[in-house]
Amino acid sequence: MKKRNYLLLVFALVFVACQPKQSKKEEVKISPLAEEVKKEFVRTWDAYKKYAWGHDVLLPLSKSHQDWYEESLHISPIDAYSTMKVMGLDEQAKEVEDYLIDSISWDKDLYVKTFEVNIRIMGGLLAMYEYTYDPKILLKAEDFGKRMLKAFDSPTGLPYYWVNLKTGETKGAKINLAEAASYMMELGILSYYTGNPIYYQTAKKANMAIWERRSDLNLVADLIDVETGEWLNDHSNICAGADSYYEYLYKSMLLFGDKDSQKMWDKSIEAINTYVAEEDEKSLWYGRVNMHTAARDCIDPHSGRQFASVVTLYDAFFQSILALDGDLRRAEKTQDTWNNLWNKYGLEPMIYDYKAGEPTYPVYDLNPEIIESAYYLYHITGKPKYYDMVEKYWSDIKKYCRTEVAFSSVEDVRTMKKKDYMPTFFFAETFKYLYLTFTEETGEFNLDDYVFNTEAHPFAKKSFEPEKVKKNLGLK
Ligand code: DMJ
Repeated sequence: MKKRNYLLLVFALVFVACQPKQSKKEEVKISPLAEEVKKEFVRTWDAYKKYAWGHDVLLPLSKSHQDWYEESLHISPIDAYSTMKVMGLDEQAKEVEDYLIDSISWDKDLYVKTFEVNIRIMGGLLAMYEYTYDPKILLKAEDFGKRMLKAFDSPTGLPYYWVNLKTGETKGAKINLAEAASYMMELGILSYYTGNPIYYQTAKKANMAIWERRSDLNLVADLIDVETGEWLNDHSNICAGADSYYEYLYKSMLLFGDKDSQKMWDKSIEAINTYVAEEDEKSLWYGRVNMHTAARDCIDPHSGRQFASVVTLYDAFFQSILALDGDLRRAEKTQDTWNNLWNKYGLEPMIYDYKAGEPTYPVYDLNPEIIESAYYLYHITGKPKYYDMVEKYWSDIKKYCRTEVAFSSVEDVRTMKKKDYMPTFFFAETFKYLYLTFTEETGEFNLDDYVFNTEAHPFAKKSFEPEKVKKNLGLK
């Protein structure tokens, strides 16, 4: 080698060796679509900070804010936190942690919705604890959990619809199935981290109270009185108002290995696929049937009309669970069915009658479910069609819901008229599932390693040691 070439080589080696080492996160290239979703998340978060800081919800058209109750519970930041962590937005996440620790107290004389605060606040706080292991955050979660437990003080063990965070008083004895029994995941995780089985046992008691009231077909209805334990209708379905009951049977079995959950799930899914599913060559819908006879004769109490073929866009979560459970045939067909509905309008209507082929309630609230299921199917099957679906959903959301400062719901998917509201789950769920689909190839986040609560707060399976689960949750 000539002397000049040799010197050049030495110089190049020294130059390379002197470059600062990139962190692992920086080495992973994320796709332009993922970059765009992240940028839009930051833009929306900045709008929340500018126009709604300290409040539950950003109103994206009037650029103002709204609280769910007389006082704020800070639901948007708590819901947004785990998406920030997934996106690597550590600075924003730290700001939420500090705000929670320094400025949020649960000692409020407010009646709150037991179900909604469980999935958003309890789920959000527990995810924050798993990311930080900061004992101050666990104390906040435990304090919230103690206040929530008062809701379950009913003759059946099923929770009241409302609980007062300060006084523990309750009201609202008529609740739907999801509100009755979607607590095993969050309260199980709280038991695990506090070492106190009371939380999980209370949640499980509510589930058992539902299961004891199943019909001979192993179906349950979707409305119950928590004081008498009587069903208030006999409609069996997996739609809004029932959805997360089924989701949590499956996911608490996955996370905690509870054999009772497994039994309830196995029998329920068999009954649902036998009686509730309505399939033809092209589509697979999960409609509504009578829990005792399986007849498709469900009368809407408000209109007095048949609504056995009325579904809600929330139902599109179901194929994610079918896919996790290994039933890819049904999962893929159901996703195709919902995808056709999305493409019929460009967004989905909240409520839709698949026999009439018409929306019953045409609002789209920036909901995540169809995106969530496409993400699961992309991860599990690797088929590019699911990535393409999510790309289309994102493109339509940008087209119809993007506003000057953030994103908004749509009043009617037929006219695309915007509505001055941005639900907190847009931060928690919709943004997260979009981002995870577009970063799937990087391998940074592996769905196999996590279980999401119904509000998309992720929990790492490896955090839950089986022996400690048994002991802390009081499992036999
Ligand atoms: C979320 O708040 C939760 O996923 C809930 O279980 C039902 N769906 C909404 C968002 O659509």
